[in-house]
Amino acid sequence: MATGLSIDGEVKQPVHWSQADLAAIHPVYQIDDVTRFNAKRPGTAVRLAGILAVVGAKPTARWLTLHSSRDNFHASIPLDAVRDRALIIYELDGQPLPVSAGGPFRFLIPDFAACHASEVDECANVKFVDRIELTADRGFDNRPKDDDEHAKLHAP
Ligand SMILES: Nc1nc2c(c(=O)[nH]1)N[C@H]1C(S)=C(S)[C@@H](COP(=O)(O)O)O[C@H]1N2
Ligand SMILES: [Mo]
Repeated sequence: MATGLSIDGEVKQPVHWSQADLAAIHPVYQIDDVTRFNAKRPGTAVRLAGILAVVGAKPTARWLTLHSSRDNFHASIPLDAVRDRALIIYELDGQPLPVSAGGPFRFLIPDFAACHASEVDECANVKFVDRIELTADRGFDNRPKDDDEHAKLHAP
């Protein structure tokens, strides 16, 4: 299985990054302890803005699509709604974020809406993200659309 995090699409410099590459992004974008945003999400994160500062979002980039090939889960959200607040959690206690916590890379919108209440909802907090794609138009999205689909997804 591919490891690492790819960022591609409408960016000037597509990349494929490891945990160490995220840790090397400028300290101003680093969040040492994500519990200050969400008590249930311990770990270290980097702001999406820090990633975009390196890869350079093109002006044509309007949508951000989060892909998890591990479990085929995908969410596409308007870039402007999250560019200044979303985080990518990549580390816990100095180790890669475990799969049990949605690692090695987990997207987190600190103040998300309730599931399927808006585009920027809890369901968009994609676990096991391995690709972040920027596009001009809305990308692939298979988040649950209603309570029924949601219950099926969360069924053991
Ligand atoms: N890869 C992946 N990410 C995912 C999901 C999923 O099924 N697969 N479920 C989403 C939904 S519907 C919700 S509400 C939250 C739940 O997060 P939790 O499992 O940490 O409570 O994760 C989101 N991220
Ligand atoms: Mo959800």
